[in-house]
Amino acid sequence: MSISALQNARYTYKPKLPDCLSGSIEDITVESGAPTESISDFEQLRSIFKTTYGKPLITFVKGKGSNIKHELKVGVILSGGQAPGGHNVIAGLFDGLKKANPNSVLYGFNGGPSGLINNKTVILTQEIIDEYRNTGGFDMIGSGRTKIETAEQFASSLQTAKKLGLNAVVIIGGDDSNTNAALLAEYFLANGSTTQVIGCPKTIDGDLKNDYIETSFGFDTACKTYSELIGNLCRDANSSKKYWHFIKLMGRAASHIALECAFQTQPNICLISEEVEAKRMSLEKIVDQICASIVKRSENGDDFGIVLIPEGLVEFIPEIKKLIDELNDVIAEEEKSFATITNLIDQMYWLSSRIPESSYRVMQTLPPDIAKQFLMDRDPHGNVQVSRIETEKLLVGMVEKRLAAMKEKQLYSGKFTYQTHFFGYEGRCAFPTNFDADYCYSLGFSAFVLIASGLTGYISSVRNLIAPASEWLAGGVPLTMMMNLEHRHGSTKPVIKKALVDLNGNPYKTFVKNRETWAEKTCFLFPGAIQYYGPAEVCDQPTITLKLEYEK
Ligand code: FBP
Repeated sequence: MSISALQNARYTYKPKLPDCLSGSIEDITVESGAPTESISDFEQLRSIFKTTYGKPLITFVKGKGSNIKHELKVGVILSGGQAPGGHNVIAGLFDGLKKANPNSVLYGFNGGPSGLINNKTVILTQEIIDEYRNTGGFDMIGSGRTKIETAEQFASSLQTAKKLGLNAVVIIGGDDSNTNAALLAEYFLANGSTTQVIGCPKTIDGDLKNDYIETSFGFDTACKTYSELIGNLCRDANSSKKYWHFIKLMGRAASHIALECAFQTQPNICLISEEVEAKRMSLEKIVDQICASIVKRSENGDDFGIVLIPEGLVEFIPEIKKLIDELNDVIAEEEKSFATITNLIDQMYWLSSRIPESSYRVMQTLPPDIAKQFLMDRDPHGNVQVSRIETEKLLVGMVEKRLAAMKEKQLYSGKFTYQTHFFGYEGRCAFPTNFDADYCYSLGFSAFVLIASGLTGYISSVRNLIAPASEWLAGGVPLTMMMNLEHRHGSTKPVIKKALVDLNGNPYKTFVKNRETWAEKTCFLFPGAIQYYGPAEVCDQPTITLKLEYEK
């Protein structure tokens, strides 16, 4: 197979490990803290996770005394959307296993969690691993969004673990997949199985984070990929001075990606869904905000600009959030009946007797193409697929109408010409940045140490990420510590709490300090392409979000 020069070069890149994990295997010592509690709903969660609730935090330190050299059989799953660095998590896990005991075996489950349910595996050899080191994508074993939820699926997963004689399963996924990991860990133990379950924090969305998980992997690379493209559009807009670019950015719920890209490129507008929700901003109010910038810039002679729109925005606009929640519930309750209707007129008729009138009216105000997108299939976790809702087109249409009305009243005399874009899939399989390559490899290696130490129901954790990699801290966080109960799609469930943009946090506050200037002036930054080779200040920097969150 022919490969690109960069891929060839990246094969030889040696990911950096924190000091506590490098050196001899015998030197890694495992320290446990005090018992932990969930975020809330303590009693209910304690009764759901009878055997795995409340375990201590785990930290790895350099020392002597651990015996983690036994022969192990481990299975690994890539779950959910692709995120740059997934292959390196597997490489770190593989290298840890083999370094401790060359007879250990790593199975890859093909196609995500369904590979565990249906026992579809491949034995990962040195040759396979070497072919994927430091590359993007999840194609080594593939991914999937199957949720392990029925009694049969749990039983089949246990069956597979028994058949393969697995000591552990590692689930590399986002909040939903790690919730699944917690449930599986509990199920295995409760059913007398010794197979351990360990999670790893993956998602470009950056919303799987807390005090012990500073960021999910893939966020760094995805944001830098989108920022390169946005920066290029900024420069194009500033050169031709004729287009407003409306850019939707991935991130199913949280606006972390949009916010990071705003720091990297300084656009005229960046909408933050969490703020929209907190201020209960309607669609009309959002259009007001965008038009204010367009009018002001036009008065300055600048009929061009950049608007960043987080993918999940629609779910945070109060009237639309209510509508989506109601749609999710009725579609989940009467899935089969709804699936038989395909055209919008019949779907609207079906809905008319099932959702409240106020929401039905909101649905009627949406352009037909967008209304149809609200009714598309949910993902296996019951979420509306916001990546398929063209929010950028919805907004641009409303802005155009508003500006035309303002022109009639002589409140605006500029020229509004626009382009719409959606950057999402472009960033999910990029070659991981040096940061993601190192972070992922460390997460995988740390998962190995958790397994070799006999732990279950933990997520691999690597912290202190704004410091050089050698100073990173590694260990494990009990999955139940990150959980609470939430109402999701018609029932109350234990879930890992999603980390949305914190409106009291330093990143958001820094953005607010700057945004008025950006809205009026042209302050664009052009970050350029990700650099893999060269000085550390160009190649090894973490995201601006991480620095703003952790720099003292
Ligand atoms: P994960 O939460 O599984 O990491 O996926 C994130 C994401 O990239 C979202 O940003 C996006 O909305 C969604 O996946 C798209 O999913 P799909 O790949 O199924 O179209």
